[in-house]
Amino acid sequence: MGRVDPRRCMPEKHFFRCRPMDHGNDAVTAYLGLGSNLGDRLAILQAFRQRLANWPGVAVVRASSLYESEPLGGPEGQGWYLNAVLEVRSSVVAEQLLAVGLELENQFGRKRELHHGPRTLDVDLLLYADRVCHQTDLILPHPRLHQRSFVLNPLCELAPDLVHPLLGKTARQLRDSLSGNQGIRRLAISW
Ligand code: PH2
Ligand code: MG
Ligand code: MG
Repeated sequence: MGRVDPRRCMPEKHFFRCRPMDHGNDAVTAYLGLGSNLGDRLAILQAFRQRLANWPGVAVVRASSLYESEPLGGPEGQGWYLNAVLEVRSSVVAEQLLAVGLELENQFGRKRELHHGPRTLDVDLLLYADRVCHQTDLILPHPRLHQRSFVLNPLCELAPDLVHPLLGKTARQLRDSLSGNQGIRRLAISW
């Protein structure tokens, strides 16, 4: 049996303390969720992947398939999303990795006008090793990852046995406990 983390038993609002980095200068595995429903979605995701791969301190290890998905939330009538998940090795800390994602969102013309409104590129830091953190600007694991078919299906392609560090369930278990597939389909196109 592994050590029991008492924070697992605490309600989410009590997660104020962040775990210090415990990996020295070594790289860690992290997962990024990507979404685009505005503009040339495929070209944007491909170009993002390339730019991220060239970013110092970040190596793109693997990519899931692309999924097309019905928009969850947000205004009526917006386009369907392309979603995917990337596995990366990061030698930058989670805060920096998130900042890289936000910087690239801006480079791809992201405008923040409506909550859950259409976007050229959304980059979410889903998991960063097994770090648990609840700050205003960084929540790990991503607070909605376990509810979203368009995240769990691509994540399961890459890491079905990865254990959610708060919920103690694997990505596959979380995916299988969703009701329905929320209107997503895997695309047979390589990217
Ligand atoms: N992202 C959202 C809100 N709704 N729906 C789908 N299908 N895919 C997304 O990536 C997505 C969403 C907020 O980031
Ligand atoms: Mg998002
Ligand atoms: Mg986001």
